[in-house]
Amino acid sequence: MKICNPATEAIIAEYQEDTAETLSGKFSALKAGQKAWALRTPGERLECIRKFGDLVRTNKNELAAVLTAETGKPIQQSLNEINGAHNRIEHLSEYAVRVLADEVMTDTGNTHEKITYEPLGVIANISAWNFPYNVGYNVFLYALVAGNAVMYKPSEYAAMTGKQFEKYMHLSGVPRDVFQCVIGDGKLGQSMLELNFDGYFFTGSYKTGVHIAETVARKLVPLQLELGGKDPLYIADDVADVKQAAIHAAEGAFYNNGQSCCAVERIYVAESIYNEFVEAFVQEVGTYTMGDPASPDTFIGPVTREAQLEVLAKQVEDAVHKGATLRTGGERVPGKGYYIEPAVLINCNHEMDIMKEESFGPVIGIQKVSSDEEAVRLMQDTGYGLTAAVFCADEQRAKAILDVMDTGTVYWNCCDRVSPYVPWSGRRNSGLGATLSVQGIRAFTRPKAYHWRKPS
Ligand code: TXE
Repeated sequence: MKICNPATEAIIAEYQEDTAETLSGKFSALKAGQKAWALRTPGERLECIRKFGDLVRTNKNELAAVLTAETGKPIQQSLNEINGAHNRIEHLSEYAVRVLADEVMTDTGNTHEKITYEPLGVIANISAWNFPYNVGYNVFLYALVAGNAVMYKPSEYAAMTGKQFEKYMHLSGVPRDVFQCVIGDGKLGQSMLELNFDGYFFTGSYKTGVHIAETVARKLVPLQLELGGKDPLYIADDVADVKQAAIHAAEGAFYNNGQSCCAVERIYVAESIYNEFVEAFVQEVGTYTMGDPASPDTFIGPVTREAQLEVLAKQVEDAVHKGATLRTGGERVPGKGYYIEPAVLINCNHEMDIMKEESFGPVIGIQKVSSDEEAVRLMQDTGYGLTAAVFCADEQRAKAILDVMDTGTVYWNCCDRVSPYVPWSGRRNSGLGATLSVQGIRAFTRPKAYHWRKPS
């Protein structure tokens, strides 16, 4: 497999891909290795993960350079991701031992009832490229601490980072037959679906997610899907500071080039502040530095996948054709690299793909609304259900809007953020199951009920 730098289009590495045969050999090894790993205590397993975290932090500059080279993520954002993802290890350190411990429910007379949390076994982690640390850690760190073995398939666009995870995992004391990174594209992912894993944990597109769910359905093993979104942000007329709201909204839309699962993908603005908001938003986007992602000043790099450029161009064209105004950007930058100027479309409506279909890139549509009711109706007019956000001064007003959202996460005066202390889950086309939080630890276990009757 050839690895291409999306900023230069140069081939920067080559890997021998895994095959159905190597996959099957690694799977058998993981099956055997998991048994011994499960016999270690959660505290011992956690110790390895903490060492892994320390090694990643010690080598973060080298690792950030790798991530930037293969995905085009601006270097400062690569460092932010590596530093930020460490909070998963802090969360596990606080909670895992307690959450994985046996729970005695009844101990009266000669009746003793308890729950134990057994690992699932060997799990398949088919992963994405946009935040390989965040979305990878959400699955493989939690799975390992719970006593599972993991076959990790990074996206073909983040294979080098995947190989680094494997290197540091083994250096941290996680046995080779407990964590394996396999290299390949969707075809290799397909081969993983044919093996009998004890759970499938996927991050990626809706289309592939549904395909995986259908393919593994008959195995009757746990399946979790973290898919995309079309996350709305509503700026209400009582917002404390319109300019600040515009700055935050633009960051939510354009951070990581808009390639975040919970990126702000569409914005609704109350009509009384619409013009002021749009001007501040366009001005803010004008301050972004686009260029070489290896430079510390760059905020907008290339998009990771060349194919996405066409999707974005079509959305811009469709919106303009249907009456939107392109206030800035939208042009492919000539020369090498998959660059598109960050695009701001205003006067949008729900006839336009940009307000309904996932963009996953540096383009945003803004629409004027005349009431909270209209905003709520439009925010819900999507098949996705990952996050929804409101910026406003009145907490009760925000609560009334966000309580009715059919999304896994809601944000008041913030957006595009993830915390390990609360579950990360999508509804409808955004996914199935939850990672992070206590639930995200339990997701990698099966409960066993013990009914103990002591002889009297
Ligand atoms: O996703 P894919 P891609 C969305 C986003 C993006 C689009 C495509 O809209 O533009 O998906 O990205 C593996 N059996 N998100 O191409 O194809 C594949 O090798 C088993 C949102 O990266 O879904 C990779 O490891 N596996 C998302 C993983 O699935 C298969 C993050 C994801 O690939 C397979 C990423 C198959 N048949 C993309 N086909 C988010 N939640 O943020 C592919 N794969």
